[in-house]
Amino acid sequence: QPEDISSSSGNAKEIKGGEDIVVHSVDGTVSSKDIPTLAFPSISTADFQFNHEKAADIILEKVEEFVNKVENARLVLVDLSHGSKILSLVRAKAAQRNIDSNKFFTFVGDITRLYSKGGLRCNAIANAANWRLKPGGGGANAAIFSAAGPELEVETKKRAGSLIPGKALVVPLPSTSPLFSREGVTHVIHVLGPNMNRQRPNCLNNDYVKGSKVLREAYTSLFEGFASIMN
Ligand code: AR6
Repeated sequence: QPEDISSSSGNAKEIKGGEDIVVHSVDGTVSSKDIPTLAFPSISTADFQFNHEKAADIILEKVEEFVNKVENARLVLVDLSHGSKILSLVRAKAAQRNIDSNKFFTFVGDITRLYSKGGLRCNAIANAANWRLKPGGGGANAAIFSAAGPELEVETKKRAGSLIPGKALVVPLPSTSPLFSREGVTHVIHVLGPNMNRQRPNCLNNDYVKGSKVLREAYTSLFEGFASIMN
């Protein structure tokens, strides 16, 4: 079994999944396993072809807003590889802002294997969904539906048949789902971001005024959804 990220002495620094995580301890033991944690992929920046620079700015703006408001929670931006451009951009921009690195950090790993492969406990994971809330396609959506088992599709369908761009949908996972039993993930939050890919539905044709507005709404809706299940 992987160890959870924990520390019994002050200001330990651990490397997990290839990223630096500062485990902060105030006089004694602090275990991160009790802190509500949301892991999320960068919405719209792969299949939906949203500009990475603009997306990174929006991620940081929305993350900062959330962490300044909420005391006891962590947000983790995840991507598959160390070469991830969006992770590098976000890390560089985060360093220039005043964001608590205990409350927000980046992590390299498969979002469906964060605990079993990376030792990172997350209660909730976000999915970069499609408007029909269907399994398959590619990217995070295909990986999450496949790892969660048929339970995710069933629970999703009970709640909604489709999603509008900029909106999120919180779906509780039954304990029989492997994502729950193996990874400790109790909720998947589907998010539909703006699409700039002409091969996909609702393409915004490079309208970044509209696109940026919709991406901001998507992160607001995602983080509100996470806040609603934190306790
Ligand atoms: N673990 C962590 N990050 C991942 C994983 C994974 N298993 N897979 C992809 N990423 P994308 P979008 C990262 O394409 O741009 C689907 O087909 C990826 O590197 O998943 O919002 C849906 O059905 C990138 O940084 O989402 C939609 O039609 C981020 O996740 C469409 O793609 C988002 O990439 C949504 O496109």
